[in-house]
Amino acid sequence: MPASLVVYVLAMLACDLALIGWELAATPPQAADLLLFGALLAAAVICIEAMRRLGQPSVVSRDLLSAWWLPIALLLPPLYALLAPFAVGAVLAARARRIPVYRRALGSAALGLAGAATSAAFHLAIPDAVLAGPDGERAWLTRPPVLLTAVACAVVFTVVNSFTVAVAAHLADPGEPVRKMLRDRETLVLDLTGACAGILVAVTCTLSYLLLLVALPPVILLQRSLMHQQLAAAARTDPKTGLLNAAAWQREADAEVARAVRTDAPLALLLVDVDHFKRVNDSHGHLIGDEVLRALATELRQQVRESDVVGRFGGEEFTILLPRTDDVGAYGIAERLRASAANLSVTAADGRLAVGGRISVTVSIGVAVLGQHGGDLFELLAAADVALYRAKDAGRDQVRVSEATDACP
Ligand code: GH3
Ligand code: MG
Ligand code: MG
Repeated sequence: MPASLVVYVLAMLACDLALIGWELAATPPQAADLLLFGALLAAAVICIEAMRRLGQPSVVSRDLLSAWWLPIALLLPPLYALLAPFAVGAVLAARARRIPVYRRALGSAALGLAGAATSAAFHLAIPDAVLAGPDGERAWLTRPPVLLTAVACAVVFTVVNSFTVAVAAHLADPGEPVRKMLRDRETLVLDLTGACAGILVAVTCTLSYLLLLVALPPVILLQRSLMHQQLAAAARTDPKTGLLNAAAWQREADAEVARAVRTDAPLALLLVDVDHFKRVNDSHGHLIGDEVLRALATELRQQVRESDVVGRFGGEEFTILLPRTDDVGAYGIAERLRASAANLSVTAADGRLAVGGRISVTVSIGVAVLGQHGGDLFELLAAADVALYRAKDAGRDQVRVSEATDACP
């Protein structure tokens, strides 16, 4: 773990603890607040238990617990928003999937700070006298100005939480820009869903705590559908590199080839194989070998267009389908990929065995073009494979375009 990440996690925790101490001194706990806090925490724990019964696989990393954080932040003083993630985090650590302690602590601290900021902003904008309503009006949160402020505070919650977590992810992997992580569409949709659920639960709570029982089933159902969505995404992805796995790549590539044949558009296929990869494993171990594969996969994905279909074919081989690309274009792209792979380097755990403590690899690439070297995906793969072996025979670290004789009969 990078030292900057350790400092960041410790700073967040220290900030959280200092705020908890300060809030405890400023707002001693009230019985009514403790009751609502307990009810919302109990609902969060029931949600966790419901997911646990389904057997939470490791690919399911996102949850909808914000449906409970937000009411805690809006309806209670900031102290409770600071405490809640640690209480629920302890339940998660004991009952749900095990994740490294530092990640759990970071997640709780980030949620705590986001909740406290949200709570402070909401109570500043809507003073307590207004909250209670003129004669103890129960539906005070449904008054338009209050509701709009709650929505704005939900945005504050999402932004602060996403930003603190994105900074941590950036420190863990400096290759990932913070801006890109914040703009991930799936994450935004999920944050929005969590915020909407949180506001609905908050409004429900102001009417009657008993209505929490009515809110629980839909929130659990939402959480289940989120789990299915993550499972579906994981089923398409190669866990080591994050690229499409072989089956998903073939499905998407088949559809692209069929479209290119139908519209008479050019299309090319690249087969990329790491040179002498066995030596990397033999010299540095398979874990470092995996790091190299991951770095290479990220580089390949970043070097091509969003619409290009990049997959892990197996082992140290990658396939890249380039729609709307002819032979000249494909050769240019393959050369660019070859050069950028050669420039890539990964830190070696054992500096003695690598030049400057860094490991570099080269790749060989076979290129096949639709119409010239094959009429379907199978023929293109076969032609690119033969071209790849020509590149290996020619000394590796080379690009070879298939020759007409390479194509399947
Ligand atoms: P060439 O230049 O001829 O391609 O040589 P090579 O060593 O890359 O090819 P070879 O097929 O002999 O060896 C491939 C190696 O890739 C052997 C295998 O252990 C390694 N490998 C395959 N999948 C993985 C993986 O997921 N992680 C790691 N670390 N190594 C892998
Ligand atoms: Mg190979
Ligand atoms: Mg190889």
